[in-house]
Amino acid sequence: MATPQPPTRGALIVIEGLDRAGKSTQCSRLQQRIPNSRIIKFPDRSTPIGQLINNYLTSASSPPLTDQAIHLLFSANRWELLPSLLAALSAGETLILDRYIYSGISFSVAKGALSYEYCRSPDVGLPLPDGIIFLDLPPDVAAERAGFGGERYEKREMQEKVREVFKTVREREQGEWTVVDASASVEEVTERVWAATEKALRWARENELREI
Ligand code: T5A
Ligand code: NA
Repeated sequence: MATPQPPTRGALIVIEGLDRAGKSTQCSRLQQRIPNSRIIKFPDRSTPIGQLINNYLTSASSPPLTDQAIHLLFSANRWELLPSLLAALSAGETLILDRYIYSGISFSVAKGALSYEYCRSPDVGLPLPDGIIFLDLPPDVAAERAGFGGERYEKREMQEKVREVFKTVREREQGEWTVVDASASVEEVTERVWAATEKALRWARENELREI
């Protein structure tokens, strides 16, 4: 009798971008197209660590957490989910991440007090995505979209800085990056996101998962 083969691993696909760039919209459209796939959103506000992050973002923590403390909590929120992410990937499930370590670095560096190296270090050892799709949107267009302005980082000046740091992140962080103009229609953005995703799915079929 032939030994059953383990399933091919799932792919790890990341959608990144500024606030209101359309990440969640595109994640759910991708999920509909990829069989056996799941969306994981960071921060995951449902855990106890995620609850602390939610309090910070909605300005409910008083006094507010320091820049270091909130930065490390965002990273801890990724590490606490890691066992379930790895289990899903090895069972053949594709994961679509709505933000990941790149938001972690960009938002914290943009605040001004923490260095790039400090900000990336707690995420070292997490899995490297098979493809990273950056939805690029000028902050003034983002500000016109529904819901903008409610949370701590949703201010024009901060978003401009985050967009600058994301440029450095794309230069410095390994992995296959695709920048998509997110000011196009939802359907057009989806087609561009899909082209990059097909590449990532192919890459994942032929390569082992690596680490950051
Ligand atoms: N953060 C996060 C850190 O500081 N460190 C970290 O490590 C991490 C992981 C979390 C905050 O925390 C920071 C970054 C953030 O400031 P969140 O929970 O991801 O924020 O924020 P959300 O409010 O869920 O999501 P965003 O604001 O980022 O929005 P999305 O998901 O980019 O946008 P989406 O899809 O919800 O769309 C927004 C609106 O635009 C419309 C949609 O219909 C919706 O109304 N829209 C479009 N309109 C026109 N054209 C298009 N192509 C459109 N696409 C969507
Ligand atoms: Na979102």
